[in-house]
Amino acid sequence: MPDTAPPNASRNDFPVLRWEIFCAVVDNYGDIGVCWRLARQLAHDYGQQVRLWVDDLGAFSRLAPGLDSGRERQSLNGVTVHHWPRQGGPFAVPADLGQVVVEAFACPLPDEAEAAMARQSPPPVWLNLEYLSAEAWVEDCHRMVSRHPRLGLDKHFFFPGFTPRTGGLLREAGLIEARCRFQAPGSGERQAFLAVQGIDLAPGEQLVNLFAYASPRLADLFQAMNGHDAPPTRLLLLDRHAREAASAWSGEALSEGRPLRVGALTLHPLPFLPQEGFDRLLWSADLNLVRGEDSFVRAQWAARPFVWQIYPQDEEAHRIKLEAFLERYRAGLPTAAADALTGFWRTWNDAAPGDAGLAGAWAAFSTALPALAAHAEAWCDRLADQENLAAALVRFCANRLK
Ligand code: TRH
Repeated sequence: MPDTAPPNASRNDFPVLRWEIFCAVVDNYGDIGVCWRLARQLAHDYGQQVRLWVDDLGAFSRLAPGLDSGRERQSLNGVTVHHWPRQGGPFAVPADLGQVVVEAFACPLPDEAEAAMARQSPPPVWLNLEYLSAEAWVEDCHRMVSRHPRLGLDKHFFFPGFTPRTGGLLREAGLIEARCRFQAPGSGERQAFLAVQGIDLAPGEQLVNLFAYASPRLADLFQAMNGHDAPPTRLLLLDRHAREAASAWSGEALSEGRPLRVGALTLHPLPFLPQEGFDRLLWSADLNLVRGEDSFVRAQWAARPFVWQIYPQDEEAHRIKLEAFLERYRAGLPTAAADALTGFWRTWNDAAPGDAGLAGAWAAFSTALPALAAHAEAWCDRLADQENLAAALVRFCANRLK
């Protein structure tokens, strides 16, 4: 089996392997959001046997309401989910430890699991699934090996990414087709979905999702969206930071399902949806403001204009990541739209309060939206030509275990 492959390999192309995926929820939802999508896709699309070990079932159950956060072990969507109490004494290694062990985002594995891996013959394929970055060095580090100094086990670094020389992005089978059907004018799917969420748009009202970290820029955005000549806009407030900022800005205590109209802007707080519903929200909108890693990827599969609020890192490392993505993403855009995109994304990620820059950047960005909409579709189509991350992982592991 070659190590690279056509984009749409199916489950029959791969052997069935047993997987252990370890996920530590650092903060927020991105770590478990990515791991849960990966685990489900491995099981569903490629028939893999997957055990997912998660330290915080509470965070997990928000994205997957079928999960019972009080149970130590359960089966959900073809995946066996285990609670992993990281501080709870020695880790009980299963006798049938998998052929593949994934540490998601470099979460340290239990010592007992590492020792069991060293005893197993042949040893499992050990992978560190890394965070997503558009930086050029990712291509060089993808699939690099590091040998454990004491146990002699090899650990492989697997990098998601935007080019064929990386591991690609998670994209489950049928995603693009389902999204196209949903967005097709006249399909009625979008309208029906929005009705179930209690979102009744007025004719001509544009729909915008806001999923963000706390930032003074949120208030600046509400102000800009409510400015002179602003088009009618329904702003869906997802999760607590957007809602809290909108409450502070409007002076009203906003609550879920109770929209508040302020001039041209309707502030509409929504409850946390399961991941499938979250995806449909992104598909429904004219513009998505997203954050972190998983919603950033899903906004790209939504093929609509989007704005990325990057997860802030020490020593401003996130700024390099932001610029690396912008450089790739803006290629092919007309100059004015590229500048408007860059200007707004930078301003959105710059938490300098009191700076009047956002209103101007927003105005230019709004003007560029038609060009950005066409670009978002072309970008999505190009990305969908690449092999997806789950397929790339199965192929890599199957080849190592031959
Ligand atoms: O929650 P995040 O900020 O996660 C971040 C990033 O992943 C970051 O890189 C990481 O270091 C940090 O966590 C620890 O944003 P992200 O990545 O978009 O994850 C949000 C998840 O929540 C995603 O899977 C979508 C999901 N979600 C829902 O399922 N329903 C909802 O209603 C909302 C708002 C989100």
